[in-house]
Amino acid sequence: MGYENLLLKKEGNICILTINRPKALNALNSKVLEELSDAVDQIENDKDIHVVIITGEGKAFVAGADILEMKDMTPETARKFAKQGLEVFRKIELMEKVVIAAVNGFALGGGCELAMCCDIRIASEKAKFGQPEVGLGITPGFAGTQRLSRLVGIAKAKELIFTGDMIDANEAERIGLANKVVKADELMNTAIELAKNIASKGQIAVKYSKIAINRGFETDIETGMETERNLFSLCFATYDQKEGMTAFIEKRKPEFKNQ
Ligand code: CO8
Repeated sequence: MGYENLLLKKEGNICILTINRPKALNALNSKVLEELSDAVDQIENDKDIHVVIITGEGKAFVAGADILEMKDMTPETARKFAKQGLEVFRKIELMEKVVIAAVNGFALGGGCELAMCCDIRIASEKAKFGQPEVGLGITPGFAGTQRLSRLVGIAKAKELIFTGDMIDANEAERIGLANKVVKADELMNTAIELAKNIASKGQIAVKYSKIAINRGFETDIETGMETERNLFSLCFATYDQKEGMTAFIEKRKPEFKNQ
């Protein structure tokens, strides 16, 4: 399917998904969210893709949900729109592939929320993060109140959400919102190198690790440890476990088949 607002590019086992609506700083309207949902399904079903990079075209990653579309919403239509965004972002968070956000510029409101549902955030030194919704008279609506406090702690999340202030990439890294800050012209290469590194490992093990971390983060430690134990033991039913350990003993690089 061709998209109006997205670009999809495959490079080996990596897929780069670019939000491509630069005239509106890649603001998320319902059409962009619909396309994003479709693209995520397509990527999830493509066995050749191991790692996804999400980025934005132009000077923004995503400058939020589309304010023009939201302006005249009623509580009912706002609820529907919020559901659409929440569902797409949750789908990204639960993808069985690693998702890296390459944050090239403004990641505000829904843009910060999109970055937060990715597994890892690499920020350009030009990136700016924030949840400016209270300045528009609304709360965050695509789970910013939930994911930001889980990522950076409740106190910092409250400060950022209550003030609506933007922070730069270095501050985002300092508080744990960005994993790493790089020069603008090194952003995509850094993200691609990271993606290649992850894509070169046993993908079942990477997938199980993601599930264990995500489930463990949303439950108590006993349940989390049980999840890890189950997935850890399942690894021993895979070709990759035999290959990974045999290769170590034979002092050679493993050749994973992801099975
Ligand atoms: N929605 C729609 N259009 C936008 C948005 C947006 N979020 N952001 C920027 N644009 C448009 C501008 O209107 C402008 O269009 P035009 O050229 O036609 O006037 C174009 O993009 C370029 O923007 P600027 O001229 O403003 O560019 P600047 O470099 O001067 O400023 C900023 C960049 C600081 C990023 C500025 O554009 C800005 O403040 N944007 C809005 C940021 C914001 O408030 N985001 C949060 C939106 S609310 C949200 O995301 C809630 C998510 C959950 C919703 C759930 C709903 C139910």
